[in-house]
Amino acid sequence: MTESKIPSKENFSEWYNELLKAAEIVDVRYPVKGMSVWYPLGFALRRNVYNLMRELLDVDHLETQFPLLIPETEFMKEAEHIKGFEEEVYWVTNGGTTPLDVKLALRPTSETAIYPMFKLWIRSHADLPLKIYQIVNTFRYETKHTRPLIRLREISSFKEAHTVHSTWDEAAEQVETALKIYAEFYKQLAIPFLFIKRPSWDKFPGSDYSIALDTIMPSGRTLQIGTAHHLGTNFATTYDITYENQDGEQEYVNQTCYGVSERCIAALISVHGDDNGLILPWSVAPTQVIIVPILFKDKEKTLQVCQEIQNKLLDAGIRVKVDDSDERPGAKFYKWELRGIPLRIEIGPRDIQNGVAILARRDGEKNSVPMNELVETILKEAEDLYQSIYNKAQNFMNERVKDCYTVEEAKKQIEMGIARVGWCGSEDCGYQLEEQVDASVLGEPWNSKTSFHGRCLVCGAETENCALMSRQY
Ligand code: 5CA
Ligand code: ZN
Repeated sequence: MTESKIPSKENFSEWYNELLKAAEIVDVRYPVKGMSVWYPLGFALRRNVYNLMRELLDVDHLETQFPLLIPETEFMKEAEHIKGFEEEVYWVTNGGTTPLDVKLALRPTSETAIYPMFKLWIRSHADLPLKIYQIVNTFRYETKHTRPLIRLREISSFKEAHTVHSTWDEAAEQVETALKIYAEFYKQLAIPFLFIKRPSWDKFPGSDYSIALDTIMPSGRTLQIGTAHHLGTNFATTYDITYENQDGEQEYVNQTCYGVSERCIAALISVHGDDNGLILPWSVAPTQVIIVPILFKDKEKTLQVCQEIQNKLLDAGIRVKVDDSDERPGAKFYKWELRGIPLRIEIGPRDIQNGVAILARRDGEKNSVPMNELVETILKEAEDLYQSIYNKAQNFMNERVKDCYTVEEAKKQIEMGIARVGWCGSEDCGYQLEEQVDASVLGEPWNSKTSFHGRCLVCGAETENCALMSRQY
């Protein structure tokens, strides 16, 4: 075997880092901390995942692109926003050896680049709603421990959408629409998550409120894999973005923004992968089917049949490759399992004689399938595989969210996942909770049907409110 085995997933951190390298997702050896290189294979996966996102957004958003650099004069306008980001901004101070008159910020996100232009673009109610998005790199000088795809200093795949509306309620509705879009996106990736309303002290700087999507990683820590923010008129007043309403009066616009980064790929890898490597959902796998010829006699004939099968699958719109390299079949199986290819076809001279192919699913099942039923069987197995990894992920998540009635219980639970505890909702009790449990208050469940009756873990007040708590990446 040419490649050594990756560590067991039980040692999640090691498993994750080794897998990113072995499966050629990203190369972290780039000599700037928090910035890594997409291998071509990783980039192919990224492209498929982001095409899914584009498909969902393109229904009623327009894709656009704004500059990377933001003049200090614009960046410094929104007080709360600056406070949130000022320790994280990289600055361009020179053009060659000449100091710049106005320093330029590398966007940590693009409100302050986009909104001065919105002021120019928006005149009347006829221009609203306005919904745009861009997929770009952003830069944040993160001081917490950086991790590939999870906490980056160059977020290379930052999808940010920005919308403008006439009323606060309409913007609130757009937040719900954004959450629906993200729910559909993560459903297609078979990744379960919870909608959680961030507490006041952890909302997006400059927003009225923030709703996050959190998933639970194999280590029991949570990962925020997307956020939608209601910006109210906060930025509109700062950047003077107004529109003329039906009665001819000028009014401030209401805005939202929502973002997803390559954390979606970190989650995809971490939630589904196993001790043998990646397990990619059919919809985004760069190669969906790998054909491995078993070559010991009749090589020509076997390869020819593999070619014919490949063509048949290509005609059916399936992304398929034949591995006709000189490696032994066992080494090929290992290699393509590591890379998470959903289905493998094995073809040898005996199978050809019998008119069958061996179909192996990435999660273990292996069957012999008549050649003339291959395409339909593949499509059915692809669907079954998707359902099976989705169920598995959902069960994992369900098992790892628990109600806790004491600080001790909560402390124990956050080693596993999310603790749901009584919280009266006051900021003071919230801070106390974080200190006593030694974990983050992610916030209150949003759009959740499960109700809560209990007492605030800190002040003992009877309450219908609860906090979800965890250790976060
Ligand atoms: N302007 C808003 C909406 S686009 C914004 O910047 N929101 S954010 O700060 O919450 O970022 C959006 C998403 O990017 C987060 O939910 C998180 O999933 C991801 N993200 C944030 N920081 C990083 C980072 N350092 N590395 C990777 N992903 C990150
Ligand atoms: Zn309380």
